[in-house]
Formats: sequence, C-alpha cells, structure tokens
Amino acid sequence: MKKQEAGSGKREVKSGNSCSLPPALCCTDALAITSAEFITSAVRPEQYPRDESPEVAFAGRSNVGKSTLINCLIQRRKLVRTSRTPGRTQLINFFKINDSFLFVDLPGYGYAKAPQSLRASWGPMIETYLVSRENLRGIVQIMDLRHLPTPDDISLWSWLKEKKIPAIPILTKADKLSQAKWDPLVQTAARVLGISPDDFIVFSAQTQQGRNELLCRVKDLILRSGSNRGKN
Ligand SMILES: Nc1nc2c(ncn2[C@@H]2O[C@H](COP(=O)(O)OP(=O)(O)OP(=O)(O)O)[C@@H](O)[C@H]2O)c(=O)[nH]1
Ligand SMILES: [Mg+2]
Repeated sequence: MKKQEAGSGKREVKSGNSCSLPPALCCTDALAITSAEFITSAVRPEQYPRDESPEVAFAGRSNVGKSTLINCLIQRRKLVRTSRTPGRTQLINFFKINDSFLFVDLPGYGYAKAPQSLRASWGPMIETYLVSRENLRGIVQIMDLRHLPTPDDISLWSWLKEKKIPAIPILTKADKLSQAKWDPLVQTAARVLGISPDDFIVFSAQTQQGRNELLCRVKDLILRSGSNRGKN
C-alpha cells in the first residue's frame, strides 16, 4: 500500500456552501463539491499521479492551516490529516475531487525546528512541482490573518507572480480575532504583498467565513482552459 498521509476511502460529501456576505455579494454559482478521494503522496515528479485533470495547489507556511482549509472546502473533517504540530504535511498529497479535478496539499515552509536535511529538501520539492506540473491551474496561498506576511510568504508570492502562476491570497484563522480587527490587518498585509485589500479572502475553517468566495475563485481557476502559465 502506498504511504498515505491522509484518511482513505471515497465518500460522498455535502456541498454546504455558506456565505457571510450580503446576498448580492455572494457568489451564487460556487463550486459544489460532491466527492473527494485521496490519490497519492509524492516527492518527485515521477511519483505524481498520471492525471491530466486541472489541478489547484494549496501553499503556505507550516501550521498555517492548509490541510484544515482543504477539509473545510470539501466538508470532510479528516480526509486531509491536520495537526497542532508544525511540519505535519511533509509530502505532496494529491486528492481527486468530483472525479474531475485535483487538489494538492503542499508541505509547509518556514518550520524552523525541522531537521536541516528536511528543510533543504522542501524548497526544491515545491519548486520542482510548481515549475513542472503541466496541469497546475493555480495556487491558493494561505497566510495567517493575525500576523504580517512572513519573508517566506512574500518570496513565494513574488515568485508566483514572476512565474505567472495565478494565485489566490488567503488570510486564515479569522475566528481568532474579533471582526473589528480584520480590516487594518488586511490593509497592512495587502501593502506588504503589493496587492489590493480586495484581492484577499478572509477565511476561517471554524466559521466557514470565506468558503463560498474561495469556491468561486477556485472554480474560475479550474475552468480556465489549458495551462495558465503566462496568462496573468
Ligand atoms: N481557530 C482556527 N484554527 C485553525 C484554522 N485553520 C487551522 N487551524 C488549526 O491550526 C493547526 C494547524 O492546522 P493544519 O491544517 O494542520 O496546518 P498545515 O498548514 O496543514 O500544517 P503543516 O501540514 O504542518 O504544514 C491545527 O491545530 C488546526 O486546527 C482556523 O481557521 N481557525
Ligand atoms: Mg498540513
């Protein structure tokens, strides 16, 4: 059996799109997720699944909440393994969604306590994936609303722009702060990344804040035809 970092078995999931925005601002046509299944874990390109379906990958620093966010999108508590301990996801994990596209949980960066050998292999592993994966339509880059984007967040964001890989910026764990505190933090994070505050999705896996909007933007990425390289 393949080494697996996630729960196994395919199960039907309910779509449960929630939207906390006024109805006029909610996306009425969000992606409905009906099934989700773990496919494989990989380190090197020859281990990636031979599947040419559109693919969206989730990146961010270790422990920021990537795996939890994917579970929230697919409405499964444990398909993608999560942990309080940073560095839980150390391989590239592929999940097939609705039998028609792939979500990819990338290992987190910036975990200072990881062994040097692991830290040294993470950068090349992620970079090789991002550069070589033909069916990659874009990245969901996850940052923590409570903290300024880290130097690693900033360099990944700039690198994605340079490589013209479409990216959706997320500020997660919003439930840990009162809503009155969100706006100045979003403004500051936007300034640091050099983007508009409106580009961010403020997210919480606990309250499902931002889920609907993210499903809409992920759908846009998936529906773009062919590789997105050079198109944004
Ligand atoms: N309150 C709250 N906690 C969250 C949220 N998202 C994630 N967490 C918690 O943050 C911790 C890390 O979550 P993971 O999803 O495992 O983080 P990760 O980015 O996949 O971590 P690595 O795999 O180590 O890179 C867990 O204890 C989660 O329960 C959120 O939106 N709100
Ligand atoms: Mg993880």
